[in-house]
Amino acid sequence: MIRFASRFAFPCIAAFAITISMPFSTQAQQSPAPQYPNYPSEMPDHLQPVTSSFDFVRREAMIAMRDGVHLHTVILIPRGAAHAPILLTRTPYSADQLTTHSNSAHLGPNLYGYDNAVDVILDGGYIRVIQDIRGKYGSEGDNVMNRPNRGPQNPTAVDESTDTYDSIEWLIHNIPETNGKVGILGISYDGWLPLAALIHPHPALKVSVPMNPMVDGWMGDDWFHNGAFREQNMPYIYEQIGTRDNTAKWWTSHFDDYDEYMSAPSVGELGHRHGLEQIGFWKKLIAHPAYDAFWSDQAMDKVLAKEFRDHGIPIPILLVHSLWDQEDIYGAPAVYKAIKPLDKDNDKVFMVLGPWHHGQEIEPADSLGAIRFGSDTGTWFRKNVLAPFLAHYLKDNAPAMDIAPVTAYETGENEWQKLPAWPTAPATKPLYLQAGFKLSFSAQAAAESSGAAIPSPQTSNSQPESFDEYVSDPAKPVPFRARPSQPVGYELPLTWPQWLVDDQREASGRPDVLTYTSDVLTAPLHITGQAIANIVASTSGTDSDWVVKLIDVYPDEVAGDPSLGGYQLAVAMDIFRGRYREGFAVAKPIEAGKPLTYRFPLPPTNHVFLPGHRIMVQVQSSWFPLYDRNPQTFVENIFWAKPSDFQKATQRIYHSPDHASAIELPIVP
Ligand code: PG9
Repeated sequence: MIRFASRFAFPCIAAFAITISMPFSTQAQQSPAPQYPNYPSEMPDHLQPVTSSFDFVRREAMIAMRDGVHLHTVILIPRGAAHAPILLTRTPYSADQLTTHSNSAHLGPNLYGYDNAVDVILDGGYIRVIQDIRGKYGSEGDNVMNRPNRGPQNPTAVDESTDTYDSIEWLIHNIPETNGKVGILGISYDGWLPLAALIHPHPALKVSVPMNPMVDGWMGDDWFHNGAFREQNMPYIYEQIGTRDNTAKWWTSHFDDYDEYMSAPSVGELGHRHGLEQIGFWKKLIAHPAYDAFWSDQAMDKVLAKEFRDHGIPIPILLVHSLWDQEDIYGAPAVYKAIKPLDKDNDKVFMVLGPWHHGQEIEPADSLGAIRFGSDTGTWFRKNVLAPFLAHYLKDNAPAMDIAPVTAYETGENEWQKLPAWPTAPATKPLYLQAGFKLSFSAQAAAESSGAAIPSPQTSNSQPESFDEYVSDPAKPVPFRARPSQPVGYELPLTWPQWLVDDQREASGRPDVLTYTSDVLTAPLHITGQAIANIVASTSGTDSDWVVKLIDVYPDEVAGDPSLGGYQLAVAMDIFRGRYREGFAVAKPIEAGKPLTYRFPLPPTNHVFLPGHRIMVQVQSSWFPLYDRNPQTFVENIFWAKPSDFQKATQRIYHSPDHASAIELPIVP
């Protein structure tokens, strides 16, 4: 007989034994099967949690929207609250998960985690409401990624604006403890929703705080940057839209994400291998590789600018931006730039720019990767900006607030600044790339270094060409981080949130990365706003990507922190897909071998290059696997490029007087 070790095997053994003995005793009487008494269950039919000792009350509601769909809403009320304002977050990331970060009897530990500025919520005595958006987790209805507002991209009668309106209407009439005032806030996708709420807002909505919002997925947020596709977000699409509760998980077959994304000949093929074509948003994304109406109609900076031109800015808005936002570095400043001109009394549109990664403003934030700020910038922001801002507009008797239109952290000097405005079109000064891999503010120096005379009106244009070149090989794309490339992830040992502050020495030592460096600075150099890459380049191919990085090079030795000796800290980096040189809506082949200008803004900075530091500019033609590889031969849709399309290309970066490459820096005089 087989003896089972486990106590669960007993019935199996009994059954097995009865089976074994039957064939050998044909004459044996069939004895009645032994009867075991029912052992009374120890489990109640419905366990009722007892929470009377908790310092908060949790309620849940399925709130009916105007089309009959019900949205699951979690309501957390500090015990004893009265006339309390509501802080609302709407999310695709599970209201239950965002309100049960622990199983504590205290509200704080339940909220400590993603999307909750816990100290502000608790100290403010707010009623905390978090709601699953349509089609996700506990809510009914269909799910649409960043559901477009009603209009050309959404012919239905509902969108996130109407769902927010209907939800607020229910909340203020069904939570007796409220004072009838609602603020909406959130990070990332949950930061995009407070922007959507601004279209025909409910009158009880008094303030909106979009933090690190997704604003334009094609131009510079989560899906593309200037047309280059962020392919490491494919797993997000699969898991976020594949099922209502994110139970389907993206599989991988390589520890190193670099190998994983090299394992398929194209992004489209990789998606096919994972079954992504089952997902509507994926089909739309790969069908719209260019910046057509599908994307531009949804660009929330453009949508709100039109909305506010027609209807005015309805309520105060506090845009929160992270200067090293690894995911949505475009959004908040883009919205500020689009709507601030409509803020006639300078009392509706506020912005904060902190030295943070995506969402770090709700955490202790005294450092980011190897970079230390000397103080907890996250707590400073919540205490000195977020808390008084919310209280002023949501609390009865409106406590005073003293918040500047723009509160910006000056990295390098590591100080907060209160500014009257943010430079959306700053005056810039060109820093020229020049021969010898140098940088100079002097066109003269740049020309002399290229061995060419400064062109004067009568000089012919036949200047000797001065350029540097490298071979860009799509079979060996430049890693965007030191390998093994980690996947996108937020729990250690994954360090995805830090990648924008990785030491760029990994790249500067590569033959397929051009690196230009200034002399050692003898005085501080302060830049505020967006630097503009103005690169004159040619390629032997017919398509190409250009990655430009503006870097602060630390002194060779840093006494106070030796590990920072020679550190190459990027203060602004971005990629530009060359096929869109003449316009984002239509991809065009690049004329091989012809020096052409590629001009595009880098993400916002507010940085001081300190004396003893140097300025560095790096140029390369791939940034993998965060961005998909450019085949470097023109094809209609890169998502379906064939293996034979991927060709090496010789890239030239020019620095002669009539082909002067430069980074235009927004220098504070
Ligand atoms: N910005 C985050 C994200 C969106 C889409 C893809 C990947 C990341 C976020 O909403 O959390």
